[in-house]
Amino acid sequence: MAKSHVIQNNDTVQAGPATDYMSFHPAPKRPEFCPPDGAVDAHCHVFGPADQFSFAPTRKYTPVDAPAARLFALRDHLGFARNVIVQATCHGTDNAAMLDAIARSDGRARGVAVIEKDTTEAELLRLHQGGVRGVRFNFLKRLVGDAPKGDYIRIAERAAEMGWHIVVYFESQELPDLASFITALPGTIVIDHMGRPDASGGLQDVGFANVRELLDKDERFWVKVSCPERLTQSGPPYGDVVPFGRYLVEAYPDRVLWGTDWPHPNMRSHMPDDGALVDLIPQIAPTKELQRKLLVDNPMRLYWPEEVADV
Ligand code: 0GY
Repeated sequence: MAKSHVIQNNDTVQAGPATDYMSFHPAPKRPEFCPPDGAVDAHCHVFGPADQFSFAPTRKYTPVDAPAARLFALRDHLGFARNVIVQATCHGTDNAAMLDAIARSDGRARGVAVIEKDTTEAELLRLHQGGVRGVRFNFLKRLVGDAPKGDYIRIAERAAEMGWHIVVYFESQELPDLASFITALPGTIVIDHMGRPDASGGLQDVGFANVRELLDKDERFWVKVSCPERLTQSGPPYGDVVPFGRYLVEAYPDRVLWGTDWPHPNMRSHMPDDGALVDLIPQIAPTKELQRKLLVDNPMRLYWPEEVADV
């Protein structure tokens, strides 16, 4: 087994990326699929640059720099118009790199922050003015250790006061233990990366059934049909994961989002070609209408509601 570059709890975090840390694809293909006008990459990150935006002392990994300029160049190359930048654990609760990227985006980026339970009112307002529209709760032990659930309840109340939604990242096998906690959270709740089902089980996977049950029972739940590269057992071109995305897009067309997950932190098996990820979209959203909902209407409703015309 390859040596993990992810620092385990209680270990000393390394200063720079581990020698086996995989950087993003240096030259993604230009996709054959042409996204609709106004398409939004609703899950991506910026990292550093470390000499301007230091990584959190509590981080479990140290990524390669992935600055805003690279993200926006990728956006244009892939034929997208906007980004939603999600705060990743390596920057902890210091949202500065994300806010700086949004400020450089000419209004074409919004953000999902990670905050403390006692973040001040003034700071919440500053985040909102800086483009933040959601907070993220991460339940992956390899990324955060034990999730501070008591803090999350307080943070959720504060997010609700701001009119923000909550993004939750968990692995589907954890869902039975988490379901009552996350269903009690207020407002809209977006599930990252399809709730990370076990793709080897196919659509009958019990974890995927649990995710679907949440979506069926409670219309406040949305889901990102992202990260085939993390879920695949068969590798590129991710034919084993496509049916999961397609199922979700067809069953919940008004509550799905899509994102590249660039720069793909912590990938170990391989680094995806972002252009090839875009080329999967017509397989998971086979009609123009589903593509428009997935890439434009849904993310615009969540992140740029003021630009969605009343009809
Ligand atoms: C992702 C996935 C990962 C990392 C993080 O916040 C993070 O550090 O979310 C992962 O390692 O699975 O969404 O970028």
